[in-house]
Amino acid sequence: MLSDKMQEALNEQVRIEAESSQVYLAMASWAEIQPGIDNITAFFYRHSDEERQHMLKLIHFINERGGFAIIPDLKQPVLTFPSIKHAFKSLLEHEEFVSKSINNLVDIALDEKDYATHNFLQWYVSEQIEEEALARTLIDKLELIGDERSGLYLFDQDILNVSVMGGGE
Ligand code: OFO
Repeated sequence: MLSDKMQEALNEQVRIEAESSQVYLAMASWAEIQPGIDNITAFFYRHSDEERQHMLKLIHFINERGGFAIIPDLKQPVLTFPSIKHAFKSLLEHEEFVSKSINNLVDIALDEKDYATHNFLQWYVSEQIEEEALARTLIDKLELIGDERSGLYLFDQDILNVSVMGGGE
């Protein structure tokens, strides 16, 4: 059984994962109307889908442990970006924010000696390490090849080679 505090904190994470999905969905929609970056666009759409899976995993966990997962109201994300590089930088910043939030959940679980939740959260801890690392790699590549037209063409090809962020479920 989850404590009220743990349940509330997990529900806040449901909101954060749902907002993450919206943030990347907005990036995908913006990328889709830029010329010639179909693979980058697909990457953002996929990433948005994965965030929804992260949210669902939390919802099931809360409900299975005797709590009630609350489906949250969501704020509108940033809709446009000055460049692809800016979009990836804000993706990294967002993931860093999510990592802090997951770490905070781990702290609460340990504090309450809630080892089942602690164990459940380890999947998210690993996921955040992977997502941050991948975002940094992509930004490094963009810094190297530039985000002018020819650089973007190469980056759009290259992003096909990176594993889908986090690998989902
Ligand atoms: Fe849910 O992993 Fe990114 O935010």
